[in-house]
Amino acid sequence: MKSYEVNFDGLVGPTHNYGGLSYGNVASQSNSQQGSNPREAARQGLAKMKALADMGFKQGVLAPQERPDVAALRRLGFSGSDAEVIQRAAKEAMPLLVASCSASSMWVANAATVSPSADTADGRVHFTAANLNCKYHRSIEHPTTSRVLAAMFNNEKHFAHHEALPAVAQFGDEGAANHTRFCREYGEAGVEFFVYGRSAFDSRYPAPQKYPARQTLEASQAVARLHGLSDDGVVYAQQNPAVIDQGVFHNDVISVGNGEVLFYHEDAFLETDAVLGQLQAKLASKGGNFQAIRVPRAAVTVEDAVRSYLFNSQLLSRDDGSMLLVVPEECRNNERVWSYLSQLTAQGGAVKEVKVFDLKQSMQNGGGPACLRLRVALKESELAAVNPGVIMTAPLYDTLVQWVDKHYRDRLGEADLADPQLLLECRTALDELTQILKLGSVYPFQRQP
Ligand code: SUG
Repeated sequence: MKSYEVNFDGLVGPTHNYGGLSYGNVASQSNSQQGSNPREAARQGLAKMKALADMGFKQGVLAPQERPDVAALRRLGFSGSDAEVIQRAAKEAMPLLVASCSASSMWVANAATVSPSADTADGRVHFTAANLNCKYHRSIEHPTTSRVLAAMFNNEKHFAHHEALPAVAQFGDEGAANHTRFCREYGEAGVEFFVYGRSAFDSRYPAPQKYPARQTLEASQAVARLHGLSDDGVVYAQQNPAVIDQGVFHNDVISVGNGEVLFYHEDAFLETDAVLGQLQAKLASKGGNFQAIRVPRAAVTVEDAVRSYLFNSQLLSRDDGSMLLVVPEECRNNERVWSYLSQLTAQGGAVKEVKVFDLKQSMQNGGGPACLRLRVALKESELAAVNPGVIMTAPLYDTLVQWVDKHYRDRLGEADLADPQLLLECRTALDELTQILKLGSVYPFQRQP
C-alpha cells in the first residue's frame, strides 16, 4: 500500500505579535515589542503550503486558536464580561494579556508527537498533544490542540489520541520539535528518535546553565510508552546543553531528519558517535540504510544555525528518491550558510535542491519552516480517513487567502491587544474557519452554553 508524509502547517492566527515571551529563544527575545503584520504572516505561511502542494507534496492545514484566551485570563482571576476581563488584564497585568494573545499555536511542530501506525503496538497512528509546559503562553494551547487534532483525525479505527502529559516541568514536552523518524518507506516500521534536553529524575545527566531545557527524557519515554513503540524502534539522545545555552531551544533548530537521512550540526548532541551508531543499527534491523550528513562548525557555527535556521528546514522526499530542503530566506542572507548549501547540493548526495521561502513574520518569533509543520506519515487508507476539509487544494488555498484578507489586520502592536474589538474579530474569523475546514465546534467560544 502506498504511504506518504503529510505536512500539516499551522495557519497563523489573527493575533500574531511579538511579545518577547520565550526566554531562551533568541529571535523572540530580540524582536520583543516590534509591530507585527498578522495578515502578512498568514499569507507567508499559506504561500509555503501552496507551493509545496503544487510541487506534489501532500499538504494539510492546522487551525489556529482562539486568542485572546479569555478563559485562561478568568482562571487567573480576571472577571466580568469578556471585554472587562481583557481591559482589567491590560490595566493590571499586561504581560498576562500578551501571553493570552500569543498566536504561538502556529508552530505546530510543537502541537504533538506523532507515531505512524507501522511503529505502534496496536497498528494505529498515535498522537500525544504536547503540554508545552515550559512557557505559560504555550501551556494553554494543548486543550484546543487536542480538540483540533481529534476533529482532523476523527476515526478510532486508524487514529489514537492521548492527552498531554502531566503539566509539570518534570514532564516538559515540546512535541515533534524534538522527535524525528527514520524509515525506508513511510508505511514501513521505522526508528523514532527522541531528543531531550535534560533528565528530571536523574541528576547524573548534565543540563544547560543559562536557558531552560524544555524537553525531559522522562517526557519522551512516556510518549514512547503511550504510543506502544518497541525498544528496537526507539533511540534517545541528549541534546548538547551548551547549544541550548546558545539559543537552540528545540532540537529542530540544530538537526532535521527524513527517510534514511539525518542532517545535523556536529555540536547538536552529546555522545554523538554512540547515538549515530544506534540509529544506524536499529534502522539496519528494519532494512534501512542510515545516512548522516554532518555539518561541521568550521563551515557553519552554532550561532549561524540559530540566526539562519538552516536546520529548521523541511527535508522532503521526492518521487525520484532525491530530497528537497526547504529553508527560510535567512539562510540565503547568511554567506557561510548559503555557501555551505551550494556545496551540499553540488555534492551529488541525498539533498539535490534547496527552496527558499520568506517566512519573516514567523521567523522573527523563532519559527522557521519546520516549526510551522506537523508531520504525519500515513498509509493510503489512513489518509482517506483524514477529515478532507483540512487537506490543501487550490480552491482551499484561494478560500483561505480571501478569509485572511477579510479578517486579519495588517498591523498589530501591544496596545491593540487590549482592544475588545480584536476578540470579536478573532471569534468571527475562527467561526468561519471551522466551517471552511469542516472542524465542528472546536473553540471554547463555540462550546459555551
Ligand atoms: O516556543 N516562539 C516559539 C517558537 C517555536 C518554534 N518551534 C520549533 N522550533 N519547533 C517558542 O519559543 C515566541 C512568542 C512571542 O515571543 O511572542 C514563541 O512562542
